[in-house]
Amino acid sequence: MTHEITVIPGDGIGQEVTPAAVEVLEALEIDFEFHEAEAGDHVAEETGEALPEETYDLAASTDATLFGAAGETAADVILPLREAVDSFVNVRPAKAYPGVDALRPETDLVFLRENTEGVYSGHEDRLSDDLSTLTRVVTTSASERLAEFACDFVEDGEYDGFHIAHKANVMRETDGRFRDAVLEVADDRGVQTEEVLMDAFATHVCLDPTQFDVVACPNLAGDVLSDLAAGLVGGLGMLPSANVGPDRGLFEPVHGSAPDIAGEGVANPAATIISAAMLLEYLGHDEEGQAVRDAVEGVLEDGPRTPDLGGDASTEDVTAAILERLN
Ligand code: GGG
Repeated sequence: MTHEITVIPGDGIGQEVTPAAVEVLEALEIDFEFHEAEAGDHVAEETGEALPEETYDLAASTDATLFGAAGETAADVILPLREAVDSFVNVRPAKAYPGVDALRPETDLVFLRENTEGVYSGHEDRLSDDLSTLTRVVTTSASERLAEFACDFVEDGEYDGFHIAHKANVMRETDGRFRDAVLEVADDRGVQTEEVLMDAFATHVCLDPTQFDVVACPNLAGDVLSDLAAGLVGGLGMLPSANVGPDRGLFEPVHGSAPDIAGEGVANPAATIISAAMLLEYLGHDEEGQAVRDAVEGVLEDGPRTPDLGGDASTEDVTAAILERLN
């Protein structure tokens, strides 16, 4: 069986780390057909449109998409792409790997970020020269969908339960709805939950990340708190993610386009290659996914490192070392 994969490098270092992950997938004995597609700032500059229809259609019809990074046009690229694969949750593991100089080496947690609504629903208005507004959308149905996924995730991974990070003491209606819906599903499913206010979570996770395993969050909170956790495990180059939908998925590093280093060939490919491992697992190739994870972990432990991890290796050096361990 051939897996059809859309590959969208996007902007900045996405152009460097995405080919690295494709090289790793190509090294496996799995039948892939890759469809390279364009999106991002550079496409908007040329055509006036950051996400061409054919790119959207490919993501919406292939088995999985590997995405690199979004820049200034993130709202026009990554949000519709997540919609194209009907992904209602963004799974963002934050794990400190042996050998990586992490602020909190004991960190090992997973964010389950609601992926369709909240303040990322796109309802922003400029009402006057002085006033702009944003409508925050929270539905019971999307919150329940996330909660069902969280319960399955906890049961499959044999976790004790999950935390719900929210700010329902202030956003009583929207985060209140999110919290109540998630609590009700977890209660019905007999899955333990613990609530934590998202601002307090930010402090607690820095002080002692071992308090947390699985954290379900509204959209913006999941985006921000997972970036914060990246700071605990060696930086944004370390966090992969899976945007999971019922029939297809979109896999991307958590980091953006990193314009400060784009074009230098020194971006850390680890997050994108681990995202490719998540893609493999999503498609049912658990063994190959684990082999890719083992190869990345081996290189992180005692192989060449990119400058973000204190080394002077290039993206290509690190990718070559990962491929060598894989073969
Ligand atoms: N590869 C992820 C990426 O491009 N991140 C940049 C960004 O702005 N992301 C917003 C989001 O993840 O919702």
